[in-house]
Amino acid sequence: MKAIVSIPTYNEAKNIEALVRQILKLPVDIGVVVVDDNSPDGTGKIIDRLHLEFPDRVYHLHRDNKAGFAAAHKAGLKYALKNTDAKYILTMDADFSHNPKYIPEMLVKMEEYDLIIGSRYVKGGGTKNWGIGRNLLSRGANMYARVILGFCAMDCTGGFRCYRREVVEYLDVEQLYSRGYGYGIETLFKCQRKGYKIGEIPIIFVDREYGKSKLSKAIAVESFFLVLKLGFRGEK
Ligand SMILES: Nc1nc2c(ncn2[C@@H]2O[C@H](COP(=O)(O)OP(=O)(O)OP(=O)(O)O)[C@@H](O)[C@H]2O)c(=O)[nH]1
Ligand SMILES: [Mg+2]
Repeated sequence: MKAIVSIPTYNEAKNIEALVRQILKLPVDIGVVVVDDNSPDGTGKIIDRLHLEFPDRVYHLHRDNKAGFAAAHKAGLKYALKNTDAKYILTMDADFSHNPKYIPEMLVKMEEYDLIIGSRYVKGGGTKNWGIGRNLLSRGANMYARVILGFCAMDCTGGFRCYRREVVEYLDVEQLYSRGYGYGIETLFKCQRKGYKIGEIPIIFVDREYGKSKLSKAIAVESFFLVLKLGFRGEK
């Protein structure tokens, strides 16, 4: 398998099947690992059914309790390393904010880069259906992280990414501090420090249509302090 996508889900029954089918239809050798935290809406059952239909391309990593977005991604990345030989490992959300149509372009770019970010903040990228508050929060968080940590990438919080396998091995996800959305910042920080080649392609990020957002104030606050911690401590 050339590429595998790690997708965390919590109550994504209305999105996950259509998303997985769209990914599998792409003209690339690609599979998915869906990390579900025992969603009460039955998302896990849908993934089980998809696994039966595509046993070599859809994996279900079932976890008993809701443990957060970052923990789910960490588990998905570890699973991808252990159980597949994929050269490229992607991460994306289940709610169609990240459109799978961008994946082939990301994979082409991977011939030149170690990490490609689907970016809202490069020319041609953007957000759709976001209110002013959400836009300001995201742009502010990005600017803040870029100034304090010296990121070159324009979208350092975005979770639509494609990593070269070796980069995920290097990240050693068990060793990361963050549990919430700071996870995207922390992984990028580690990659930039190591000197990995990081590129961006423009994406239009579309706000979710179905299901509920899990972004909370606690997560925003955690990310704020994480940036300071990374900035002051430097490398672990
Ligand atoms: N396994 C697992 N997945 C989660 C958890 N929390 C969120 N997710 C998934 O992580 C992805 C991102 O979460 P969202 O709720 O979309 O967060 P967001 O994109 O910041 O918020 P919106 O823009 O409002 O959608 C989605 O695919 C969620 O289903 C969790 O605790 N466990
Ligand atoms: Mg979302």
